Amino acid sequence: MIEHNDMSLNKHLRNNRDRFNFSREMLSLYYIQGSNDSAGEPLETIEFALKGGITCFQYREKGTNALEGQEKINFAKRIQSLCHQYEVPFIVNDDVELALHCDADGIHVGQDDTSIEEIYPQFKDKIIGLSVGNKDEYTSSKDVLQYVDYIGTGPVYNTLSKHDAGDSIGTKGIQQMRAIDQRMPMVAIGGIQSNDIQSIIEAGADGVAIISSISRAKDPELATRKLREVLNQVKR
Ligand code: TZP
Ligand code: MG
Repeated sequence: MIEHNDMSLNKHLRNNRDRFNFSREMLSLYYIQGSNDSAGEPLETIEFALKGGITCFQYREKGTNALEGQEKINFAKRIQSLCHQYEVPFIVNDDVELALHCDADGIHVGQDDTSIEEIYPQFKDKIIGLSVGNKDEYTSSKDVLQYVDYIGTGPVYNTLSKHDAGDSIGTKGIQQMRAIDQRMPMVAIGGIQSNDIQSIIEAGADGVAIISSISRAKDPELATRKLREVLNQVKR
């Protein structure tokens, strides 16, 4: 059981009281990257994305040659300081120790990672994100959703960036999730490119989370700007 005395509202309706108060708008263009996701130099790619106008950053270190130990800490800290230069929240994926060590702005976990029950007491004042891929995962996560700020839903389309991403849910899946929960801040993820944005936002997502259409773009800053332009034009 989570001990609490301030749970009169769901977490995403309260302020986080830390460096960045969570807001739905943060999810608009949510960029995710680790040391091995980019075509170009990793840190430089992140800076291009920041210059292009991402609204949130998640450090996700996975796959072959993933950094570990001190190297991972050092890299995380360099990204964090870059993010803060651009006033963009720095969120750590699936590494509680690193998130605490860096005093990250938030943590994002998947269904099989450290549980929200364990995370919440340590990240009460931070942003907490949970991957809730589809309707079934929503149902099984129901009890902990009051402790999270937002959910990440997908994969919307096929993705090459996560080998165990599961079946893609399409914009129909996003619509279904929005129908189940009208308030929960939700970012769509998986295989998203600029021409998908309109239908994803219309389906009810608050934003898009992206790896490869920025990280593998020839010009990541331009790619980010284009995504941003589309997002700015989409009617909500
Ligand atoms: N979770 C579901 S799909 C995915 C993650 C981390 C990868 C998204 O990457 P891309 O390259 O934008 O499809
Ligand atoms: Mg995970």
